[in-house]
Amino acid sequence: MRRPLVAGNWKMHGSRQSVETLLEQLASQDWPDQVELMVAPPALFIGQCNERLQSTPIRVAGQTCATQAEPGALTGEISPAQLRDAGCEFVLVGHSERRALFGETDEVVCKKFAAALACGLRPVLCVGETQAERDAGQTTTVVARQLQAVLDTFGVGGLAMGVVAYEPVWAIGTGLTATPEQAQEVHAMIRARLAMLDDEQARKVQIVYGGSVKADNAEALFAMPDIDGGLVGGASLNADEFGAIARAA
Ligand code: G2H
Repeated sequence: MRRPLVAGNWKMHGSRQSVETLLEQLASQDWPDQVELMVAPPALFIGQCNERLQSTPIRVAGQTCATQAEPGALTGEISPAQLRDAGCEFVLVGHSERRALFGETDEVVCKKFAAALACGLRPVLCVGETQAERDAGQTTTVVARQLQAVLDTFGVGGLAMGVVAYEPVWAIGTGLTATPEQAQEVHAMIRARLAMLDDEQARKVQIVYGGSVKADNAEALFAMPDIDGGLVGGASLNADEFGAIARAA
């Protein structure tokens, strides 16, 4: 009943030329019908991506957004309304790099989620524990806390209007991937917590896995019952590999 989503997070990679080449290669891939597809380029390339990907099923996302939809004196920020106006359908919020390097708290992430929803974007709420937190047995506590602010405000129905991305920090860009069983354990825990609040809506929430997803591990991850696709970083910069990951979903 849940459609899988395979999303590419290009992070701070690319130039006009390299993005042009990647877009040409993406446009010539064979995309599966049953999978939702999205890429999140650096903001400068959103227009270029939307133009080039129009003829494909791939939608475009922002990698982050401001905490407010209204225009304002916020030098350097991009509002979710501007992302929507530029043709985006999704926006990532609370990616671990934003939390760790740019000081985004759960409260800030919740505001971004709210602003994105208000603009008609689907926010992809990223959650996940660090290695130290996992070693201390705090995975459930950390992930539950990261979800809570959004649940307090919007409930499970609001969360279901977006997407949850479970991205264990220790698996991001490290080449270390959670095993399908490790990832499924956390995805199932998330869904069980949501189900305690609203069983019907909990079944609808797309929960994707992120952290060193590649063509050779995607199929096993996506075969897990509560893993509804992936948020792919490094491997999404290669069109053939991203295509293979999408076809594994
Ligand atoms: C996690 C992921 C994409 P990577 O950050 O969001 O990146 O696949 O390179 O680990």
